[in-house]
Amino acid sequence: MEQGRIIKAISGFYYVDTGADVVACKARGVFRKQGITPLTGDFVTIEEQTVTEILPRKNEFLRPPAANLDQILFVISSTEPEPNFFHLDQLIAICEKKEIEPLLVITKNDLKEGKSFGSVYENAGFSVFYVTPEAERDQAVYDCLKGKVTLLVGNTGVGKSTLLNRLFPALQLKTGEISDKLGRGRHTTRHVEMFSLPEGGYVADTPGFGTVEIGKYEVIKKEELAFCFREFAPYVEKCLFKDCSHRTEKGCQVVNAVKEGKIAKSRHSSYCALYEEAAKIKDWER
Ligand SMILES: Nc1nc2c(ncn2[C@@H]2O[C@H](COP(=O)(O)OP(=O)(O)O)[C@@H](O)[C@H]2O)c(=O)[nH]1
Ligand SMILES: [Mg+2]
Ligand SMILES: [Zn+2]
Repeated sequence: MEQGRIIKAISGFYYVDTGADVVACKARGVFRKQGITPLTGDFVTIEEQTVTEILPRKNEFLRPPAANLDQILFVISSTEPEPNFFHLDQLIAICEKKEIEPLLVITKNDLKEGKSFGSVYENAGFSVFYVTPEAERDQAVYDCLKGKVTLLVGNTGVGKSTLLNRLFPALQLKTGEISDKLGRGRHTTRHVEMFSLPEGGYVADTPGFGTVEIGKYEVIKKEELAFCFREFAPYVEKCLFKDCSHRTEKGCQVVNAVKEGKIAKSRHSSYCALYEEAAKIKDWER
């Protein structure tokens, strides 16, 4: 009997890093009957090349399938493709709910400066890194990955693999893959693989998992939502209205903070849109 961590799951095989070795395992038959799927990132017990036990998870994602994350590095290109702030804010909120630290890397600053929207996130209290094809700005990103388990999330073409290759040249990931529509299945393997880092920790790429798809599988209740926007916290606390939705109520402290420019309009719009979506789901369930 040994313990280890699943670093790759593909075609019914789980690759378990035991520290000494990486062992290809099957899962116990009973997991399937119980509806349990081992995930990349899981701490497991293995016996004779079989995963026999999954240790409790601190958090999990079913799409992309990954568990026990410390942080998600959102990779956003300043252009080509254009950023979508609604989807980004939705995924950041999901991270906050799961207690996973969101970090932002903005790529393609050589084509278009990403500082104007990056500063919205800096002001909200997130770490934001700005990179170009030259490696000179990469050290700060490298440092924040050390010793942590980090999942990279971002749409096809934003530069996830390019960034990982610059940081860890040994990986030699393929870049410039054809977009989903043309290439899915044939050119893109949709799986999550964790790479162990030279100074401890793991980093995982998520090829083929777009931000829209990830958002679809996670629901935040409307009552929880304001707590998933970290820069709202001081104003939510001060808001005196019971059951305030913090959207348009006159005298709401959050609404006032938006008016005074202390909370970015774009962040608040994302909040309102998510709130309305969440409210709909509840009606439908009733
Ligand atoms: N100009 C510029 N191009 C970049 C940058 N980062 C990535 N690219 C290009 O964008 C394309 C997609 O990159 P890739 O790493 O495959 O994106 P992924 O789908 O997120 O893994 C490739 O042609 C890269 O060379 C950047 O910072 N600046
Ligand atoms: Mg890639
Ligand atoms: Zn309010």
